[in-house]
Amino acid sequence: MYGNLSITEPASADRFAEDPEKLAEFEAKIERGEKIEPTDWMPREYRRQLLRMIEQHAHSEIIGALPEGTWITRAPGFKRKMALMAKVQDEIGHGQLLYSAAETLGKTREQMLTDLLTGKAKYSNVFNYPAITWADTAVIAWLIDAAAIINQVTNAKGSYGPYSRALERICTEESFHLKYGYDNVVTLATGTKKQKEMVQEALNRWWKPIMHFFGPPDTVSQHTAVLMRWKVKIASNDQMRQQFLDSYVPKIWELGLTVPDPNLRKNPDTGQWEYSDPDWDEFWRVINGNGPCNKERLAVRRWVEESGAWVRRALMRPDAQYVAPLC
Ligand code: FAQ
Repeated sequence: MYGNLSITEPASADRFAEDPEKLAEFEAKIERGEKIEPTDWMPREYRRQLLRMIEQHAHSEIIGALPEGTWITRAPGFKRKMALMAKVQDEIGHGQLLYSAAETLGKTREQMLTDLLTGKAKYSNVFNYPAITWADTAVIAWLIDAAAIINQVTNAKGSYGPYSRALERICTEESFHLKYGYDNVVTLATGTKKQKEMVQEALNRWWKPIMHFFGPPDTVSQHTAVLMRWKVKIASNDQMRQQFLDSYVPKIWELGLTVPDPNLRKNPDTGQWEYSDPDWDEFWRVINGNGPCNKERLAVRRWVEESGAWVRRALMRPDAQYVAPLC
């Protein structure tokens, strides 16, 4: 059992029962800890769910490069500019890895990008908020990367081979991002009074989106049960949120920073963190296209698609091998 969810609960909906024998074989394979590969038989619902999740993850990486990307030219000092540029480049690379993993499930990259640009596909809530100051980029690189690592290290143990292998590689790079972000936060938190205020204000702005990052509470989550049953998700949304609070609240306090939630405390009897309702209405608004930066983020991606179209056309020409080296 994972919280109130059981991975062994029977397939109740008809959509899972397309071929009971194959389904039983498929589930036995997952139970034995073997990976499912693209050419293996899989239930339609497994394919649909994986594609939805990996595609959203890929979109999150390329949109996720934007809030920090706007700071490359303004990063304080050459070393920080170089480090930020490398991080942003890594995030785009993660998008590439994830689009490739998603393509193994039968959807083309072009179709995925079209769905992103038309607003049909979702991406992580957190990237619809602005990075107002340099301290915002520090908080993103430390705590959003930390949250992403908690999610991805867990899901790297998942059942779908291409996704779990992509996640392993992504996590290695993300752990460098986290160290880079932590270094920036420590510099600000131990700097001048003004710098400390700046990082505290950034943390105050990002706390709610970070709480939302792991998804809605388990009692509301629509997909967790089936995803855990097939070991695509290895932990539930609330379990990952608790793991994040366990690991990072003490580190935040250690730096002399505060968490903007007067009700945050670890209950000594249950061992669980208790916190205020992080305004789930805001979460639903943001993921459905009405956050502070949704329109701006998609406008940038549209511009990227349009202004890069000639490069893709040139590469697709039959004589592209002669054209590409000259570009
Ligand atoms: N944002 O039933 P559940 C990164 C949607 S990578 C937006 O609980 P599920 C790297 C969900 O899609 C960040 N939408 O869903 C980086 C569903 O809507 P749908 C991305 C969300 O799938 C760092 C509905 O709510 N990571 O940060 C969110 O079981 C720094 C119901 O929710 C991944 O994508 C959300 N936060 O659990 C880059 C990891 N949460 O599709 C640059 C893979 C939920 O029915 C800088 N994904 N929704 O219309 C997952 O682990 C899962 O999909 C969850 C959500 C845990 C995100």
